[in-house]
Amino acid sequence: MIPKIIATILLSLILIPAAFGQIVDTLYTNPNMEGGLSYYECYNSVLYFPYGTIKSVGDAYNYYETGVIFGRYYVGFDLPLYPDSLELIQADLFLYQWGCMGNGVIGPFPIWDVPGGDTVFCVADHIDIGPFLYIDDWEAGDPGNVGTFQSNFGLLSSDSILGWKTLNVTDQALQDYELLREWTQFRIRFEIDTDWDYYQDLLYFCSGEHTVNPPMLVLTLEPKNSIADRFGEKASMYSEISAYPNPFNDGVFIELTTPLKSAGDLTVYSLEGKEVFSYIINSVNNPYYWEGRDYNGSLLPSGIYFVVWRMENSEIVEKIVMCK
Ligand SMILES: [Ca+2]
Ligand SMILES: [Ca+2]
Repeated sequence: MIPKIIATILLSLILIPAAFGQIVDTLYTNPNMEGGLSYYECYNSVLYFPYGTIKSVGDAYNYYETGVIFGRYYVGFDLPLYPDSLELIQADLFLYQWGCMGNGVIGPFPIWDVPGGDTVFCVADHIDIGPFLYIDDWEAGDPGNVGTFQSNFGLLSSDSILGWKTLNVTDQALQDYELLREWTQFRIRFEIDTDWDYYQDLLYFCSGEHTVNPPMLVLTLEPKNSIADRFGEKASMYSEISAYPNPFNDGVFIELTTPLKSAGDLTVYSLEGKEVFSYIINSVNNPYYWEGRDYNGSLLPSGIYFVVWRMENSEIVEKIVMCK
């Protein structure tokens, strides 16, 4: 489990934009909903490969059975429930591509010999296969299939560079939450089944049985009704707040710009929405200086604060960060 934890921390640091007030949750693939399904030309049937650390997408030539095989990869994640105070703002699917083969040669991206060109990328479908993956889920993701929410909603991989491949799946996860589904599921495949040229064209992904780079779903959540949300939409187009330095240590200069005559008031709120300090402004007299203290002069804890400038018909918000 330790490598997964390390991978999570690294991802949070490197790939997810750091933002205060956001909660990042990393989910790992559910083994019941993960696996490879492959169609065998010689048997004219689909076989199921639930286990193993290698999951391939694309086509292969089976020397023993003499015929073309083509495979798809299915992955699913249990969706956790969150308190009403949080909302999902982003979901990203992470799959680690560790191998690549084009026309039977290790290294190049799959080379599909299709009419009009061979630019065929690896795509994702949003699907519903229930709590377990079965052979008859093969067509879930095809247009018209009962298990298809959305066919080909995005590119997962279009190059031979090994490493994490990511896809924004926010709309898909939101839809699953709206439908009260307990999981979110995807099919990974090429846009054509196979080019039937008897040369192997494959992408390899780490599966959930990999200890180091298993498939992940990274959810970014934010507290609902934050100060920024409550006031942001009513912001004036003509007035603005600038704060510097930001983040600040000793104190922050707050400068107001407005063509309006009435200047309103300037209030500082904590992340939780508690008023901690304010200035009454009869006429703008820049800059205002705030040392990170409340009305009693007590130093407040480091963290995120919002400066709200409330005027006659508008409110403007500036996020400031105190690092003591
Ligand atoms: Ca080929
Ligand atoms: Ca081929």
